[in-house]
Order: sequence, then structure tokens, then C-alpha cells
Amino acid sequence: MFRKLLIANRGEIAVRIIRACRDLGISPIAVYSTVDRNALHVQLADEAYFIGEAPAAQSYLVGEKIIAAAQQSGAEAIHPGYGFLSERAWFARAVEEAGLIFVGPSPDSIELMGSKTNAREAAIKAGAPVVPGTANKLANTAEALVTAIDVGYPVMLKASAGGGGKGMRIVRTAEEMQSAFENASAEAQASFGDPSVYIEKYIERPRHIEIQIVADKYGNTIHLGERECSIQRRHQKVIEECPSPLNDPVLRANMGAAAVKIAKAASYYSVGTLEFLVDANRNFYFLEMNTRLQVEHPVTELVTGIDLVREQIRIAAGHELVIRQEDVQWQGHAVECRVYAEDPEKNFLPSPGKITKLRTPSGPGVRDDSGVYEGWEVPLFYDPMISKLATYGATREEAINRMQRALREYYVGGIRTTIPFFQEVLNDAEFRSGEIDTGFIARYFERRPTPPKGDATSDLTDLEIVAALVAAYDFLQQQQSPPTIATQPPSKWKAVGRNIAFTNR
Ligand code: MV4
Repeated sequence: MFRKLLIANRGEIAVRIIRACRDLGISPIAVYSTVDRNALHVQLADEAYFIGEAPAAQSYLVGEKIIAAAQQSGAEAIHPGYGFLSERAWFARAVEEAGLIFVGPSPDSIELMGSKTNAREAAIKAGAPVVPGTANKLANTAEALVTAIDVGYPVMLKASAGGGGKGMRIVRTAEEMQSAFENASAEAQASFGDPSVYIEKYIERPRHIEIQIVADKYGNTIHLGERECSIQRRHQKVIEECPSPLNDPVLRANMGAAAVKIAKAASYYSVGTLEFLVDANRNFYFLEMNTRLQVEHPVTELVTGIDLVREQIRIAAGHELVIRQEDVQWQGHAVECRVYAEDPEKNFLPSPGKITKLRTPSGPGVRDDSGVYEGWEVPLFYDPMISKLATYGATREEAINRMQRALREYYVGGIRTTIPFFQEVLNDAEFRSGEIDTGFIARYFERRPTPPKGDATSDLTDLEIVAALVAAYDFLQQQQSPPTIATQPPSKWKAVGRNIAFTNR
């Protein structure tokens, strides 16, 4: 096993990897940029190396500096976390050429699965179901129209070099094709420097369900079940859960088997996630593969009891996978909320700044994977996620109720966070029903009354505006799920003047 491991990342995932190192008796080595000198991951590591100025392009994305730090520290391995260089084949190659171990898949696997069209081909070869359509690039609108007739409307145009929803257009009739094709190509060119698009059958109101797999370097490949990731805002996951509310063992076995087949066909090793769309009839279609540890890995850990980061490091060190597929069990339910330094009342505008007060939740079934502390200055240079709050219960309802308890305890002073947004969503009847799909957030915002418009309040004092908003919030709470008296949260309006400080706006 490694003596020293360098973490080429920051924030909560760097802290998470440090903890796995501690559990394995490995000495964790941190890297940091100017603004991260006093960051939590730097404080918790055994050694820390400065790698450059705040902008990621001058620090966390500079492979050479990271490798140099590893060589200087004597680390045998580098863990990329997620984001940054975690899915750059050239970086994995450079690490291996420097004689170090990259804690992740082979560079070839990263390369293969990094192209949506190659990944789709690999899935087809492995006999896994993919979304009906053609992966080849469409030359022009005419070719798109011909292909759409084969596939059958509605279809979805997608950027060949893309992902994350950029360059995607739904086309319901032939008349819409011309403008959709031009717009999708233009957006693809702008976003990825490659205008090519392809066509798929549009899956109406799909669930976004992903399968976690773990594979060692000797061909042992298992799946750890699914995560429901349909609660997304602008193609960013915000709430994830395990298992899916569908909680269908046959679907789990079939999707898991398909995921394992694709991974084996690609000679994949390390942890990895295969994303699927699931339609209303529980047909599933392979979308793409993520060749990294994912943000939402904790919900799988909570329900299976398996430490994914520990397994990933053991695999990188050449250990065989000791867990067999028949050993994997799913017990209970876990939900995760991604806590961002963003203001939900200002269209999720980033809210960097100093955390002047931090009260984190705890107690039965609560896990807070945090990268911050009271007094920490949340920088504006990086992804604004400050922590992930996960809760565990015997049932989905218990996990959700515990999440509500945890969110009430969670107070972050000095900056705005998405905590109040989650408090509302978890109260929402459609969310609580589990009948969710990728359109949930769009529908949620459509039905959520927005606070009074500017002109209606221009002649009100600030306190009157606060009172109006608090009353509106209380009204909304009552509307969503009229609580019994016992669970009725104290009205914030009644609290005005009382000393119940530290409640999130
Ligand atoms: C789809 C789809 C429906 N039909 N493809 C979104 C980004 C990337 N992960 C692929 N995505 C989708 N591809 C077909 N053929 C639905 C999604 C999708 C989605 C689409 C719109 C809004 C939010 C979404 C969230 C997850 C998946």
C-alpha cells in the first residue's frame, strides 16, 4: 500500500480523500493555491505544497506542478478527485510516465469513455441498450431530417463533443428541424469548438439513474446499485439519492448487469459510474460513463456500507477486489443535498465571502462532508459547493425527514447558501411522492410563487419586506404540506424580536 498519496484537488473531496488515507494508514499530501493556503484540506494533510495562483488554470489544472509536488513529497500516487484533471487522459498518462500511480482508470479508458460517441459504440458492442438514434455526425439539416424519420419524432439533437446539456435541442416536428439544427450546431461550436451534432430518440420525462461500478486490475467487476439523480438544475445535480424511489430489484439487477458488461468490454478498472435514462415503462438506455469518483458517492456508501474511496485506492495499489457481487446489499435509504455558496433568491448567484458563523448538523443518520470551517473565506475562483449533506434512514421518508432536521440545524452566516432552497424542495409533495424525473426542478419553479416584485415593495421599509417574505414563506410551507401542529415549525414572523438567531434566510 502507498506510504504517501498526493490529492490533486481541494474542498470537500480533498478532505474526503484525506479521511480515506487516514483509514488506510497512508500519509495524505495536499496541494494548494494562494487563496487555499488556510483551507481545511491543507490543515488536515501531513504536508502541503503551493502550486500557484488562485485561478485553476494557474494551479489545480497545471499537471506539471502537481506531478512535481508529488515527486518532491515522495508520494507514490496521485488522486485527482473529481472535476479539474480527473478525466484528462493526458494527465493520467503524465502521472504514469513520471513513475507514479494515477488513482483512477487507465488513460485509455478515460480516452475511450470521454467521447460520447465512442462510449455509445462500446455500449452497443457490449450489448447494452442505448438510446435509439445514430451516433454519427449529421452533415446538415437535410441529413438530420432523413435520420429523424428513421428514429421517429420527437428526437433530440446533441453535440458530439458535448455533455451537460449544452447543444441539446428537442425537435418534435420536421418544421422545427432547420432552426434547431442551426442553433444546436452553433451552441456546440461555441461550447466545445466542434459544431457536430447527432440525433437520438427523445425520451419523454426520463429519470436520470446512474450505476456505480467498482473494478480491480484483474477483471473483477461489480456494481453497487443505482443512484437517482433526476433532481437537476441546469444539468447540475442538486439532490441525489440511493436507491432510486423506484427501488426495483429487477431493474437494479438488469441495469447493474448492463453496466458491468460495458465496463468489462472496456477493460475498465477503478470506480466508475454509468449514466442511464429510464423511461416511464422502466426501459433503460445507456447515456454516458463517468471515469471518476462522483460527488454523490456518499449515498451509495451509506446504503451499501462500502467505502468507495478506500476501494479505489486499494485497486490503484494493485489489490484484488475482495467484495463479491453476492456480498453487496442495499439497506435503507440515503439522500444528499449539495450545499452551494449561492443565493437561491438571486437566481443562485454565487455568494463568496467569509463564513462568519457555522453550525453544522449532526445526530442519528446525518453525514456532513464539508470543505469549510467558521472563519473560512469561500473563494470565487472555484465551484461554489462548500459541502454535501447526506442523511440516512430505514426508509426514504425517514431519510427525507432526517434531512429536514439536519437542514434546520445547518446555519452558515456571512454568505448565502442553497440550504433554504432544499428546505422548500424537501417539503414539496411531488418530491416526497418519489414520482420524479429530470423535469422536476423546472416544474417546481413554475409552481413556486416568487417573492413580491420590486415595485410592489418600493415604498415598504426593509422590516416590512422581511415580514412580507417571511409570511409568504410560511404561507408556502403551509400550502406544500400542511403540517400537524406538532411538526409546525415556529413561524419566523412570530420569531421577529425573539432571540432565535442563526436561522437561514
Ligand atoms: C437525453 C434526455 C432525453 N432523451 N437524451 C442531459 C445532459 C446529458 N446528461 C444528457 N441529458 C439528457 N439526454 C434523450 N435522448 C434527457 C436528458 C437529461 C435532461 C434533459 C433536459 C433537462 C434536464 C436533464 C437532466 C438529465 C438528463
